[in-house]
Order: sequence, then C-alpha cells, then structure tokens
Amino acid sequence: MQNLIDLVDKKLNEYMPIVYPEDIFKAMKYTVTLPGKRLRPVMCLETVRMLGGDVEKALPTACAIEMLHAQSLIHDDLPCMDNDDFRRGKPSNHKVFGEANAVLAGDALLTFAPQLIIEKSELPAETTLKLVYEFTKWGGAYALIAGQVVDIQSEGGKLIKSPEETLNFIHLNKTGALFRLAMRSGTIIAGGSEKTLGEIDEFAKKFGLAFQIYDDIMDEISSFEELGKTAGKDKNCGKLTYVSLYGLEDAKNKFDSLMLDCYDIIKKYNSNIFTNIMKKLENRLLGV
Ligand code: GRG
Repeated sequence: MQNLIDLVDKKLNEYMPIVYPEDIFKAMKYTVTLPGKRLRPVMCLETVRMLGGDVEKALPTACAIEMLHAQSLIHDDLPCMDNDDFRRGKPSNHKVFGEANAVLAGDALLTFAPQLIIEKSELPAETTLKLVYEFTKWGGAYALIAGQVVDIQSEGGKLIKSPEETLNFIHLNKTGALFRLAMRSGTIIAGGSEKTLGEIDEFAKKFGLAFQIYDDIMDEISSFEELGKTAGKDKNCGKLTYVSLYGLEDAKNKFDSLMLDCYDIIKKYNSNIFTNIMKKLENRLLGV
C-alpha cells in the first residue's frame, strides 16, 4: 500500500508546479500535499490493478480525485461551513492563506482536476469522457454538494425527512460519493463489465457509509493528535451523526455489519490492499 501512496504523492507534486501567481498554487498545493491517508486515490489504483488494468494510466484520475477531496476539505473548514482551524494536523487552508485564497484554491482544484484527467490522459477518448462525467457527477450538486447542504441544514435543526433518512442521505453523498467515484473510475479504466461496475459500486457505497460512521465514532473517542483536527466537534455543534442518533454501541455494530458486507463483496478479488484498509479501520476503532 505504501508504494501506491508514494506514487500518488510523487505525481501530486509533479502535476502542481508553483508558477505565477504563486499565492494560488501554494494554497492549492498546501492542503493537497499535507499527509492524508490517500484512501481515495489508492482505492482507485487498487481497483484498476485488481481488475487487470494499467495502473500508470490511472494516475491522473487518482490524483484528480485526491484534489477534489482536498477541495472539499478546504471548503468544509471555512468559517461559513464547519469553521475548523486544523486539518491533517496543520492549520487549515484559510488560516494560512486567508479566506479569499482558500475559496479560490478550492475552486481552482475543482477545475484543475478534470483538466488533468483530460490533459494527461493516455486512455481512449471515450474512456476519458466517461471519467470526466463520473468526476462531475459525484463531485456535483446531486452527490457531494447535496450531502454537504443537508449536513448544514441538519446542524441548524432543519430536517425535511426523518432523522434516519437524513443521516443516510448525508453519509451516502457527503462521504460515499468520492469513494464511489474512486472505485467506479478504477473499474472504467480497467475496462470492467457493467456487472463488475455494479458490484464494485455496491462495495464503495457500503464502504463510504461505514467510513463516515467510523469518522463519527473517531470524532467522539479520539484526541486532536489522532485526528489531526479538532476532536469532539460533532457533539459540540449538535451535528446529526450515527453516534448522536444511535449511540456509540449501535454505531459500532452498524460499522461492523457494513464491513462484513464489504468483505463479502471484495473477497473474490483477492486484494490485500482492500483487506488492509478495512483491517486498519477496524483496529483503530478497537484502539489497537
Ligand atoms: C464540490 C463545490 C464543491 C463543494 C464541496 C465542502 C463540501 C462541498 C463537502 C464536504 C465534504 C466533506 C468534508 C466530507 C467529509 C468526508 C471525510 C470523512 C473526510 C475525511 O476523510 P479522510 O479521513 O481524510 O480520508 P484524509 O485527510 O486522511 O484524506
């Protein structure tokens, strides 16, 4: 797994030269290159590998997805959204570069990422078009942004649907969307069939839901050092989370049950990397 992370880090650096006007490129690169887990690009690359595709040709897409993820973190931390001063263990983007530059850095990442998918593509034009479609779909108003909007609504106590439905909608869109994007893109690059795409998508959907439950639990039980951002924030802001709605024990049970479904779907692909990712999340919740 570390070799995939290193490959992604190397490419992220290479794809983002600092040129005039330096302020924007420094702000873009700052959050992207801070040490995150690189789960989404690694999951994209591993999907390509396990389906027999060319991992090298997936690098622009994998990095573009990490850029989209970084954009969502930068905007999520802004005072008008979650208002968090720390991210990935360091001051958040707006704390370092100011609010205007942080907004622009997010916008710039959002537009630069699909440019990269097209510009660096060594894939057939039809495949590249499909990848850009997936990118705009899952990063857009009907997925990632919708999840964030409902998250903000719910924080203000505005629930249009039941708490259960609202929470599922938030998790599936705010967090699930980028895991689905990563693994669907990997499947498309590897030339997987519609049936495979359906299976992989089902895994990513369940994994995304489980990952947000994991994130909710970690927010409750971990320290700033472990999280790299302010701990206990969800509770303090009265956020609708799995822990606030179902309690810690039931949240853990739901996480375990989703992980079992994920193992069941992925086992036939014999992927050590997916097994490792899931084991790491499980162990962290056990405090191992
Ligand atoms: C696309 C215009 C546009 C806006 C985005 C701000 C926003 C709308 C969405 C916020 C989405 C968000 C921050 C979801 C949280 C997902 C989550 C659990 C992030 C943490 O992921 P990790 O743990 O982070 O993988 P690292 O730092 O390891 O990469």
